[in-house]
Amino acid sequence: PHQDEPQGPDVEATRPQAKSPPLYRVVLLNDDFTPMDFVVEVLQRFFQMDRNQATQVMLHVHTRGKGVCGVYSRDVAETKVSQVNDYAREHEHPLLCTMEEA
Ligand code: TYC
Repeated sequence: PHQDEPQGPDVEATRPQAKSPPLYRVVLLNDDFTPMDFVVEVLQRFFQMDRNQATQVMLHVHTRGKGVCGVYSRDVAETKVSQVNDYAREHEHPLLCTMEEA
């Protein structure tokens, strides 16, 4: 295109907003057996929380039944869910992690 050619209406500015990809909440579920310390460690290890944040989230899950660990793209959320569930199984705890569209 010629350098001095006047620009028409800006397609980027006039096109309807492109749909942003969906986000997913990664959710931790309560159970009666997984030790509280293990859940805190998982939240620190896989969700970059400090010990205080992780303890708050763990206690929320413990008292309310489930809680959000973070919100991510589909790929990242799927990876987090697998990492947590694999790690819990390696340590023979029933801890469950799932994801839901945000
Ligand atoms: N309820 C568990 C206990 O009393 C602790 C726990 C918290 C387990 C959060 C899972 O996602 C969880 N030991």
